[in-house]
Amino acid sequence: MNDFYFEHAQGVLDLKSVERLRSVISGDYDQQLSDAGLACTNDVETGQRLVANYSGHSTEMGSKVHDLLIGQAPVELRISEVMREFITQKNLLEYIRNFLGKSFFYHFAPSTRCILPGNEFALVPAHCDFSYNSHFCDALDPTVQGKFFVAWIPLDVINEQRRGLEVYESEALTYEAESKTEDLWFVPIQTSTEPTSIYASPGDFIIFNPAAVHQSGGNVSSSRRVSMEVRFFPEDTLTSKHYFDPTSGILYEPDTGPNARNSM
Ligand SMILES: O=C(O)CCC(=O)C(=O)O
Repeated sequence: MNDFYFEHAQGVLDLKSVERLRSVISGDYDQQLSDAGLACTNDVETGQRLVANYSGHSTEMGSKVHDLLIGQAPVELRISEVMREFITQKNLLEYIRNFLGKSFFYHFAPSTRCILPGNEFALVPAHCDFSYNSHFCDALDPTVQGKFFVAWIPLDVINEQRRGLEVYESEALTYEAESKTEDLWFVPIQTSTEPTSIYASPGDFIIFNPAAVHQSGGNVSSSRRVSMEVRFFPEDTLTSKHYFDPTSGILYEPDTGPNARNSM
């Protein structure tokens, strides 16, 4: 689990579902911008664009503005029926079950990113997902970090201009080393190699493990970049946070249900 693992599957997701989720995320983002009194245009050449070099250190702005600047949709959208339908599509469930060889749950809520055109600063620095997921543990031994995977899903074409996920293929961190890192979203992990940019298309499904060092790139294209990320874990991992059973459609509150950490 501490070795780098990465898989890029093409054409797994239904394109109509991708389009629908993208349109809901992007439409909601327009609403959030408008509610905040901000406007943006998709025309990079006019220079009328919202560009934020946001370091995340201001606590005065409040979480709504923080989410707006990192392009994260409100939680209501991220747990909505549209999202649940998207992550329970038949092909995807089959794909993940085959990949794990067993039943699984999603950690909730998924994250979304709606990055405005020309926003070259819209990047998350190098990190690995161990850092903020110590709530998982092994079902047989609570002292062992529970197995889980990260899925990064492009809802737009990802290319040189509209950058998305970038991975450090030969760099992996151990849970013990990385879970001690603080300020992980804004201070990059020290890396010694160059990252590989993952070019991808709507319909693709990208999986990596929490030891994989990764980051995201800015968007210098003239249109938005919409993507999402969700973590999933096999039935023999427990969590103390919210999780969703894609088979029954039940969203479990922390410390409830069959895979609650306190059930041990
Ligand atoms: O989509 C992105 O910008 C990167 C998100 C990411 O790496 C994370 O949430 O762990």
